[in-house]
Amino acid sequence: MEEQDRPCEYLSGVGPVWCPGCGYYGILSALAEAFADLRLPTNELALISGIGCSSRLPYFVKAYGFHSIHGRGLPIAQGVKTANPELTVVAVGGDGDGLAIGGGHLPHIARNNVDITYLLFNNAIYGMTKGQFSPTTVLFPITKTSPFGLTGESVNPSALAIVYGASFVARGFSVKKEHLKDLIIQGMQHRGFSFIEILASCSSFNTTDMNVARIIKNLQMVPEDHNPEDEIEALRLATDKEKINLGVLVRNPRPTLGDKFQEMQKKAKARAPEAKAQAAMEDLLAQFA
Ligand SMILES: Cc1ncc(C[n+]2csc(CCOP(=O)(O)OP(=O)(O)O)c2C)c(N)n1
Ligand SMILES: [Mg+2]
Repeated sequence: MEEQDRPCEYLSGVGPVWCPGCGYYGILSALAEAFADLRLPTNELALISGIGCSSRLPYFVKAYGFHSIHGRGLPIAQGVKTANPELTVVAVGGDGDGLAIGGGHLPHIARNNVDITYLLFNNAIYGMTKGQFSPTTVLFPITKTSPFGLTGESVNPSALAIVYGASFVARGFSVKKEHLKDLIIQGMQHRGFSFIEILASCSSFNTTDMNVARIIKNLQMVPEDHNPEDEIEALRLATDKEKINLGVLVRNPRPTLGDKFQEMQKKAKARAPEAKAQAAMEDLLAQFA
C-alpha cells in the first residue's frame, strides 16, 4: 500500500456532516494519520464521545465507537478501559460537552490517571445547537444565549487539566495537522491520562475566538527546553496572555487507575480466608513433596 493511502484504512467511509470550513476536518485527518502511524488494529481501538458536532467523530473512524450522552463520554471511556484494559481508548468531545455539562468528570479522571487519551475540541461555542456561548467563549460575547454579553470569566482547558493532575497535557491546533498528529501519537503512547486541547474554528457560529489568522499570528511552539515535569512552568505557558503556546505542556508519568486496581486485587486476595486456606494447603502438600 502506498504511504499516502494509509490513513484511509482508519476512515469508515461515512462522510462527516460538519459544515464547510469546520476546523474538525483537520482533527479527523490528524487522528486517522496518527492511528495509521501507530498501526493500531481497529478491533483494539475504541472511540468514545458525548454529544455535539465533535462527538460525531466515532461514526467517521473505523474502530469500536460509542456516541453516548452529553457530557458523559469520559466516565463511559473509563468504564470501557476498566472492563477491557487491552483496548486503546480515545475519548472525544467539545468544550461544552467536556467543560460545562460534563465538567465534573474531568478532575476525577485526571487525578485517577485513567489510561485513556482525551481530545477536547475547543471551538469556544456550542456548535451543534447552533451558537450558544460555552465555558471557553471570550471574544464573541453576543450569542443566542447571551444577547447582552457574557456574565462570567472563561475557563482555560489546558490550565484546568494541569491543575486537576493530568499526567500528560498538550495543546494543538486543527490547522497545524502534522503537529497535531504528533501530539496525538505522543498522547496515545503516554501511559495514563492524556489530555489534548485542540483549537478549532466553528465556521458557522464562532469564527472570532478561534480565528485562524489571529491564532497563526499569535501562536508559539512550547520552547524546546521546557521541562514537561515542571507543572508550574506548564501552567505559565498554558495561561500566557501574549502568546498561544502549542505543544506538550506536561508529561509526568505515574501509576494508572488500572495499576492501582491490580494492587488492590492482590491485597484483597491475600486477605481473603480462602486464600489463607489455600496457602495452608500448599504448605502442607509441600512437606510431602
Ligand atoms: C442532557 C443534554 N443537554 C443538552 C443537550 C443539547 N446539546 C447537544 S450538543 C450541545 C452542545 C455542543 O457543544 P460542544 O460540546 O461544544 O460541541 P460542538 O458541537 O461545539 O462540537 C448541547 C447543549 C443534549 N443533547 N443533552
Ligand atoms: Mg464547542
